Amino acid sequence: MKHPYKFCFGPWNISEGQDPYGPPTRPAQSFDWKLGQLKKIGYDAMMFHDDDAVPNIDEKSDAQVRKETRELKQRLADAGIAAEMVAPRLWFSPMTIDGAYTSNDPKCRRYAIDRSRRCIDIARGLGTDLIVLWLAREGSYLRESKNARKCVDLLVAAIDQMLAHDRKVRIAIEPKPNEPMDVAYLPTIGHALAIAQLTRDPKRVGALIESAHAILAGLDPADEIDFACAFGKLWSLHLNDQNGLKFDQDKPFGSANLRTAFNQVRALERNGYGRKGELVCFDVHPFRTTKVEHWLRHLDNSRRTFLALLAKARSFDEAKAKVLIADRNYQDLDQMVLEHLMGI
Ligand code: XUL
Ligand code: MN
Repeated sequence: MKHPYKFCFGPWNISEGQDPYGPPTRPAQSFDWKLGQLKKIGYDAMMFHDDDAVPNIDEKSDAQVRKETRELKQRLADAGIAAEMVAPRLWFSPMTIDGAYTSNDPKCRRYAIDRSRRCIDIARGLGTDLIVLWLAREGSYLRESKNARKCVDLLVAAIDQMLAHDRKVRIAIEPKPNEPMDVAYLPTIGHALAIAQLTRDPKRVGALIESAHAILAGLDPADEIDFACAFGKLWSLHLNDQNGLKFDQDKPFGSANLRTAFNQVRALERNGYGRKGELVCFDVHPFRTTKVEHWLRHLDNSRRTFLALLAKARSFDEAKAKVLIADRNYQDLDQMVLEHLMGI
């Protein structure tokens, strides 16, 4: 089947199985091994956190960061793999305990911005203009501890400094409503696109939708896709799945709700996603129970499910659906979708 889609994952998607209640269940794999697997299972690009690209980044000089970025760029070129985006990991350091761009401590806010500038330099060095901001610690555990109005200004100021640092960089905000925060400041695509308008160059601030994050916000990821695309602002995508309102599960695409996954693929198709080079990334994790020898199955399976649902989206009888819609016979439209997905 001919299609425009290119696929991507990050090194963190080959994770070791630790959770808040228990240690890893698989030994850590090297970055080179992960890179080597990528092409073998039909993927085209890798996404990075800044410290996936340059480990222990905070301990390194600018010259060392530049050197390691150049070396990584060469390894990617040798493997025929593109870097899709780089995201500053602003949730690990002691400097981001109380937030990064919205910390109450100006020294910590300065750290977050300096680190984001370095992240942009790495992205440039790896040949991508896309920075992803998952604003992990920008929100509140205790509402009275922060001034949410001031935090909007701080977020805009931080994004403005990133835009000023590199005239070509594009910033895609990845909203998530909670976890680790109780309540995040930018929980939905609407919030991401609204804050883009307050920045110095709204055209360079867009969004990344993650299926699980939209579900955690009580929204339908397909509608979030259509909304972002209506603004021409869907610049990346983290497909995965989520079984209801609980911790972020990062399940294989389609594994909790095949119909929701089908509707995401339909939304991508009708918006021509991928035709300007946007990638389909799977932000999925192996189950904790996964054995070492099955370590890549969640990535392979997510891509297989995507392609199977693409075939389903393309073979959906649109003419028949139109007749049912015109007759307001949503009852049979519902059954038609189910039977199409069941293959009967
Ligand atoms: C967190 C999440 C991150 C971002 C990248 O829920 O999805 O992995 O995608 O920082
Ligand atoms: Mn994600």
